[in-house]
Amino acid sequence: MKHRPRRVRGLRLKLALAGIVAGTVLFGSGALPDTASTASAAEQEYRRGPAPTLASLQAEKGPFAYKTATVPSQSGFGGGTIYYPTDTSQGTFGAVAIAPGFTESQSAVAWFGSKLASNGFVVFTINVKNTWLDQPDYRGLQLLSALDYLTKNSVVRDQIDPNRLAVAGHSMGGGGALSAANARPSIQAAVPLTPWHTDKTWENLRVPTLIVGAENDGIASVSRHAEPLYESLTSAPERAYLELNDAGHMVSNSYNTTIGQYTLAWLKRYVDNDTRYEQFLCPPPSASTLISEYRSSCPGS
Ligand code: 9J6
Ligand code: ZN
Repeated sequence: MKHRPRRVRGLRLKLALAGIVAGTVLFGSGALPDTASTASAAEQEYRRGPAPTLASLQAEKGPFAYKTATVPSQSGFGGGTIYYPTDTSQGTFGAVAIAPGFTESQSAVAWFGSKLASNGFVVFTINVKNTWLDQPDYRGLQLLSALDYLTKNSVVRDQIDPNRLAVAGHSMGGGGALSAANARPSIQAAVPLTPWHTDKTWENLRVPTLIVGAENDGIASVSRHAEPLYESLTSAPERAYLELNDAGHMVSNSYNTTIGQYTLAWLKRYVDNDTRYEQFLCPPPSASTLISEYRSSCPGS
């Protein structure tokens, strides 16, 4: 696919700066409404839930009660399941759409629904239109369509902050998450899980991205997929590569403590801007019996 050329981003930046200057002239520097400044919006924290501990990050479920809603197949994606916190007392939640891989249904990513919704995110695990035929870029388009459905049409649309959205996916769905984040830079975080994509040129992707690789992946080998995909993310404001020791391609298809821990920390840190989670990402972990390799944009890395 064609990736966004760098000069378009330059123009966007210039327009954004012009907007901030115009806002300052119109409202005065002390009286900017917070919607007028993307800079201040980016720094606002949306803390949902108690202060995290390593144990809370690794627990299968968090403190929020949640419900599910079934969505039938739509024109833009194959339907899915929304997992949403029932607490309406804390304002809106961030949301994440998650796509499965080749031949898979949403069941391949179902555990993220309970893990993340119980920690204060609206989660949409989706089916794709055709589990066999849909290539990664089309899975990415379907993730974007699912996010639009969530914020505009879903039963929980009023409980979601449309400015705090994320994408994830397994394998070809992980390639789709890269494609979606590349096409829509307003997305706040991406988490491709043992991603598979033929395109290894994501130099213009501007979304904080955590790539999960599996050391012994025989379907999307880390040397041909996860690692070059990670290395191409040279414009991502933050990035990390978590490689699971001795793991295979399907490692993310059922509950995995390490994947759950880092995915939750990444979404909390970049979708909610919740700096309480920074300590679980930086400094980066050392190699261990669980983690064969970790690369990141952490300071000093
Ligand atoms: O190597 C291929 O052409 C198929 C790669 C499939 C990657 C994927 O999505 O696997 C999910 C089980
Ligand atoms: Zn490696």
